[in-house]
Amino acid sequence: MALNFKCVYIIVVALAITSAVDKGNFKSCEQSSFCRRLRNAKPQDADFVLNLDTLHVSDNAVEAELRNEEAEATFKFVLTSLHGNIFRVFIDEEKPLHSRYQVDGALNGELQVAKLEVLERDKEKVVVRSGDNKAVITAEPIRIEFFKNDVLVAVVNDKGLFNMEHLRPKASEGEGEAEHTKEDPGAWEENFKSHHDSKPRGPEAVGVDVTFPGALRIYGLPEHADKLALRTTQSGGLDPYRLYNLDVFEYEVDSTMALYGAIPVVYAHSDKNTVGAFWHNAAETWVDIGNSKDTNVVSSIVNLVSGHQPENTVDAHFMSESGVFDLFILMGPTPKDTVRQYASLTGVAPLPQYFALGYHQCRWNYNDEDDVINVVDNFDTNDLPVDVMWLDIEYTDGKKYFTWDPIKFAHPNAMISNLTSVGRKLVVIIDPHIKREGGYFLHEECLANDYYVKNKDGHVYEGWCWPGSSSYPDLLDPKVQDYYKGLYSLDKFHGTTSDVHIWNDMNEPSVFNGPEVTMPKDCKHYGNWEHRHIHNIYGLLYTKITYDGLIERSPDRRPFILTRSHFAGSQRYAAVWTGDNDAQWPHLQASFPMCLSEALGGMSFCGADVGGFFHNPDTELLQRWYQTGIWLPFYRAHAHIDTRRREPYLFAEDVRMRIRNALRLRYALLPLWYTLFREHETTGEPVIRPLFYVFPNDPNVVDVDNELLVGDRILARPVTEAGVSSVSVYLPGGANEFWYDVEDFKQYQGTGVITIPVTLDKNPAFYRGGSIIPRKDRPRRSSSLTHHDPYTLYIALDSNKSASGTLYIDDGQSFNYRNKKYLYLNFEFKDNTLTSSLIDKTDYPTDAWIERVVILGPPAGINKAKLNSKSLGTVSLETSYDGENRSLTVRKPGVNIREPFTLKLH
Ligand code: NBV
Repeated sequence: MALNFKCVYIIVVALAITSAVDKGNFKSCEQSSFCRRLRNAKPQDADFVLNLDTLHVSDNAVEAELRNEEAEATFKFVLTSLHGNIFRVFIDEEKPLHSRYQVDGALNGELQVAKLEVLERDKEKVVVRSGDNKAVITAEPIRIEFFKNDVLVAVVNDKGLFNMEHLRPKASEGEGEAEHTKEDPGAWEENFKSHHDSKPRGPEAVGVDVTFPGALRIYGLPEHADKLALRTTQSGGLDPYRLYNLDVFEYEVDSTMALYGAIPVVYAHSDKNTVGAFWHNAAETWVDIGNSKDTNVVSSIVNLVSGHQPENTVDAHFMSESGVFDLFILMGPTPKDTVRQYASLTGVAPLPQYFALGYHQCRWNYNDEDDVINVVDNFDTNDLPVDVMWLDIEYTDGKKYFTWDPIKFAHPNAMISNLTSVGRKLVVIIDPHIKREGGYFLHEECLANDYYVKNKDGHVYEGWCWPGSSSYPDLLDPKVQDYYKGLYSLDKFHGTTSDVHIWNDMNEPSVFNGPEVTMPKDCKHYGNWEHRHIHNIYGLLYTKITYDGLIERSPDRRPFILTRSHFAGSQRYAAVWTGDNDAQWPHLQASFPMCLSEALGGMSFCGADVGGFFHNPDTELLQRWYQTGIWLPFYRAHAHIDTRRREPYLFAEDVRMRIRNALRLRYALLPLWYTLFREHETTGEPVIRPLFYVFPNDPNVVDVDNELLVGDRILARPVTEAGVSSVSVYLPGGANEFWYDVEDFKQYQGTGVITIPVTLDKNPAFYRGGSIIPRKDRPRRSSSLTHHDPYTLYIALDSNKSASGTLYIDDGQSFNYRNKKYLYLNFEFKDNTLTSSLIDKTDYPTDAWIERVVILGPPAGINKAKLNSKSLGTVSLETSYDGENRSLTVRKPGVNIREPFTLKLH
């Protein structure tokens, strides 16, 4: 057994180091029988008809019977109007052979319904209205058109691909068949493995197409290492985008293959409106994408010649292996509205602790306690800030989670105190596979209490993972959830403190010897669900338990959790990273579209391993990665166990200096990042935004994904190409939109593509004219040490010489902000006067004051400034123009940040 494991380990590591993804390990749509069936179905192969004689209308919903005569199956169809311009279409079987799984855990509590009225009804159709949204439901075949302000924006089953399979196979067929990765079981039998009850499950796939008339692009469906704008799949010769949480070694970029996370939401966008669709299903899912710009190339040319411009259209065909039909249509009409509608369903990320936005230093592995302390000492002696040290799997006693290696990590408390003495934190990894070893308390308790997932025969499932033979907690079982939460308590997880936070890895779950490196679909969970029904929420459940456990452990601290596997709703518990990327330029480039897509899927707190996980980056790539990573919400360097050490202090001074500069810019901007996270929590708006989100009416930005906006105040276009001496940047907004280089304050107009010369020192980024950016410019060793440091306000003026911006401040760690212990400030600059006021009537005592105000694109002829506040009265201040009059600095306003004031320029 030990030998077997060693072999698996060696193969895994060798694969990881020497080769790219082995596609043969993972299914294509053709090899996935339900995907093949649904993808190749002809329109209306399955005929579903609504019986509108059975229509039942209530205040918020219409219901009717849906029939598939051929399969002799009856379904219940319900269309509900939800608060905030959302429709939900829910369909389930009336008398199923087995109940279909309905996802539990993605939605954020009870949904609020909205008023709906029937405008018209007869045997063929029913028309309902809710606010300025309208739905026209046609009976035969079932089809629903959605209108926003009388404009058709989405059509469900336009192509006639709606299907809910309901066959009754003979009990012998396919029974007991093992799952295959390379071979295909052949047909629908894949759904139809062994069972311990008498009734075998038949094929139960569910699918539908949604067309978005007028849309130019469609976005979403994280997690894929692909462009932000989804590509045409079927007619483009690509496999559909696959959503099936998998541990994919050395994943490739520009790929529709599945990865660790699955968020089944899409946003169809044009310069006129945006509309979304959320497919609420936890089973393996594939999504075909069509865009008429790719499919109608010939007719486009004809139309171009004839001058006739037909409307562009995009469509998405969702195909899931099982589950109820549960589709939300997010009616928009802007990207902001649509994303907020999605957030109203699945929730938002709670405000993280301040430290979590600082820099994280990780490696597989830091070898022992001395190593950890030595690393932070080196950061200190080299003036490099760092907030968090991370421990990968080797800190444990033989990969037994919730234990410490008795030799290398014998005094965790002393090591943790060393970190926390300057406000630093520790994150340790906790994976879901549990080592099957006698004497290991966790295994013994799980075994004794029947907490493990079972195999198809009802015995405890055993798979291979890092510890060797492993079993997996059945996270669907409430008893297991309760038990597992308790493992994080300080008396169970010895050596930890409230400053230890958690990294959940391998929670797809990853099983080295399982089909497609995961758990077999016929494994059994609590409630008699097969793994196939719930696969995509295993990671979500795991992080929810961790979150609840940390809250129980340290009720006054906001938990920080990093997860690899995720689903819709995971944002309520954890940050995410893009997994095992590679130290290659295309992976650096992929980090922006991947995290932007996650942000649209609710997971704003996203980052990619800085430096690349596999292999050794050269110093140019490493520097560029540090410069790029500062623009993603989660900023962590990480590296594979077989790579060379690459902590930034190990490099020559010029490299160290560039990395230091990148880190310092990140730290200077932490007040802005923190404010944006708070605003995300209150509004659902993403922290990082693609250009189309902030400039929805500009059709030129629909494909831009090498740039992003931090909130709507900074546009970043880092250098992600090797050896270049210039980069092109698209500056949106038109001639009246001003952008200021964050380093030299040079002013640009938003009139499209510009070329910026770059050296290795240059990391192009621009403040948006019209915004006020709060910064803390004093370098420190960790973010907590900046807590009472003074602020500098950067005021980037727009074409009207005005600007505004917010700043959020609290204690950075506790939940006291939920009891009004915070400051939320608004700064307004107009008519040469800056005014600061409180947005909410709250308070938070702080020593932080304003040390400088820097005005970009300043008015001419200013000699001095006058500050007026209650405690300071009227104070006269010095001003000076800098850098060819590109900026005006007002020195030492000196007012405490919590005090309202005015500052007038003369
Ligand atoms: O725990 C080891 C690694 C970890 O460093 C990495 O970040 C995870 O994505 N883990 C995967 C397991 C195996 C990687 C080859």
